[in-house]
Amino acid sequence: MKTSILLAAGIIGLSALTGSARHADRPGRPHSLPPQLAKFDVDGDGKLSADEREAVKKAMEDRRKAILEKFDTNGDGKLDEAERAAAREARQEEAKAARTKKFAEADSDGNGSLNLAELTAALKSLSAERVAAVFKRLDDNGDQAISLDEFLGRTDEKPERPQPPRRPNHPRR
Ligand SMILES: [Ca+2]
Ligand SMILES: [Ca+2]
Ligand SMILES: [Ca+2]
Repeated sequence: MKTSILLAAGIIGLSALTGSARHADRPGRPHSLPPQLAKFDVDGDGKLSADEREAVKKAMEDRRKAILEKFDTNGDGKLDEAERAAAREARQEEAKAARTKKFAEADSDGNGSLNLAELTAALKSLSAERVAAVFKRLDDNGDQAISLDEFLGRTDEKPERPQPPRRPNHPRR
């Protein structure tokens, strides 16, 4: 009872109290903010106050500036097509590196491919059916193992280099 009154008072007085209004330490209501925004919800009320929104704006601005600083190679203060392409490529490389790391973490027996058990362990939050569906989607060649290429989605995206058909020609026990 007390908490809800406090909470209401907190919300009403939020604009005045922002920063000091750390009353609701208990997760009182489900947070509806996406994770990348939730970290800006300093007082934890599940939404963004004007101050918090300001912080989001500033973070985005900083990020934009950082990207500009890094990729504006001719220093004209904006990104032309080539610079944008370089930025995009760097982003893709980053994503690929992160995914490759994930793959290595998931590959617990270290044989360079993921079997269903490894994928299941890596996707703990998903139901068995969902994992099976993901597995099937990733396993392009249907050999019941997910290679790094399959994991990175290289096999169906740009087949610039025709892959030799890899047939598992050793008999399965
Ligand atoms: Ca530029
Ligand atoms: Ca494995
Ligand atoms: Ca496969």
